[in-house]
Amino acid sequence: MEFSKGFKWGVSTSAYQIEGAALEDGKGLSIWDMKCRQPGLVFENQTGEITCDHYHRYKEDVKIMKDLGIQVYRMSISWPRVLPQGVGEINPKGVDFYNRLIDELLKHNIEPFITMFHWDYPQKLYEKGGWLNPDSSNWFAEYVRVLMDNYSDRVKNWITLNEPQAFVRWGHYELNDASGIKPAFSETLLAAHNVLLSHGKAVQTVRQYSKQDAIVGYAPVGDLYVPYDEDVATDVEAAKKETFSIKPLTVFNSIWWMDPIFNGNYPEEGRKLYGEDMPEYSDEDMKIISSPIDYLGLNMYSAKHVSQDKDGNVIEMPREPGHFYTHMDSPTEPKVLYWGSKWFYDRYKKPIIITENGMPNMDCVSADGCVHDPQRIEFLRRYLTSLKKACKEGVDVRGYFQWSFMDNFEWSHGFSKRFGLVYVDYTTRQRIIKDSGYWYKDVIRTNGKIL
Ligand code: GCO
Repeated sequence: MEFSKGFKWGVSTSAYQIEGAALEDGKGLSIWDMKCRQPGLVFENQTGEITCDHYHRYKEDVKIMKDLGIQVYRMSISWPRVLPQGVGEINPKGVDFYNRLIDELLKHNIEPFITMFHWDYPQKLYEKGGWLNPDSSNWFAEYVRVLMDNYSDRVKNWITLNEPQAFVRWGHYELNDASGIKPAFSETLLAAHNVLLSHGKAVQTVRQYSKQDAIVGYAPVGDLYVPYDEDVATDVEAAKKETFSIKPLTVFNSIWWMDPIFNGNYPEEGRKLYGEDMPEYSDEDMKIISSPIDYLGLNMYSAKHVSQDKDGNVIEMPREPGHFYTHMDSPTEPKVLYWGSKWFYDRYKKPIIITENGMPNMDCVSADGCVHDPQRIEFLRRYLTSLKKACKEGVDVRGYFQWSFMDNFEWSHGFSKRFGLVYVDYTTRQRIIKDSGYWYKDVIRTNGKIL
């Protein structure tokens, strides 16, 4: 069986992780530029200052995508490259870079899917309180307007935010501050609310100012659970319940970030649990947040597998010895693409796009000059087969973006983790297509028939 006609096969990246040129052509500083300057926060004090140097090598990269048959490319725009202060004055050279990149993609018949914000928050706005500032959602909307004015004539597909759970929990606060001071949980919830409001205002800005009918979505993440034994109904029930659960003192869950968007309200269970830590908000806020979007993007990598005991308690099951783990010590769990797509589709009735999925591996160049990565091929084969099962059962999955097109700066792990289908030599910046890249090319060519 093939995937549905029109299913889109893609790859993902993000600006800070691949572009480099961190201090070039008028770009403003982002919180990640600052974070990388603080000793001890990133593996071996590495930085994204040059990384893959995609800023200068984008033509070569687009050419490689073309050679691999990539149909859609999920990239992000660096907010401070376009608006160095976050708001106000526009940087024409920054705007121009994305114009050239978009044109290059279109010239090669690759459709851009643009993430508006993938963590590289403008330092100037961070100094004003960032997402805690009551104006933060208006700042974001102003930036989105600039994107619409400059790119929406050619770009149709937008993703507002990447993994708000992660940047609210780690990126924006905890890891950025060498003092190690953690914000109060009430502040985390307030930031989360402002982030959701920013998403809503972004959607409204797209609808109002896009020069063509746009397709807009969102790419959250969250803890995921799958049944230990798929044939045992109580295991399935336990995993589903946990996937839709909210735990105390953390916003790293799915539904806190999805119910408000799709149902116009925070989940009741969470409101009760968070109690006095909840921010104040209005009905008008919830209306903005729930502005209709076109699909739900899911970043899915791993999951815990759970069962249920006789009393109905959910129990996390241990992995069998020798289980297939990734280089980031997370267990591979292909079932997650099946159950995750299915459950979120059932709950929200919106088309699903897998906005991220992929594997960190220990890749190196062999004596023959090639990069052999059978583990990644096996990882992707298992995960895509599981996704295929969901599609076969009627889950409306519209596309799949592999993370990542090429090896890149993996945030606090620096360059120590390689996720790419394309290997990058960080000394020469040479690119080498890995075996998995050629394999993925065949998957795309056959629309998944070879799986
Ligand atoms: C995330 C981000 C990506 C990561 C990828 C691998 O999920 O953390 O969206 O930027 O690089 O997920 O960890």
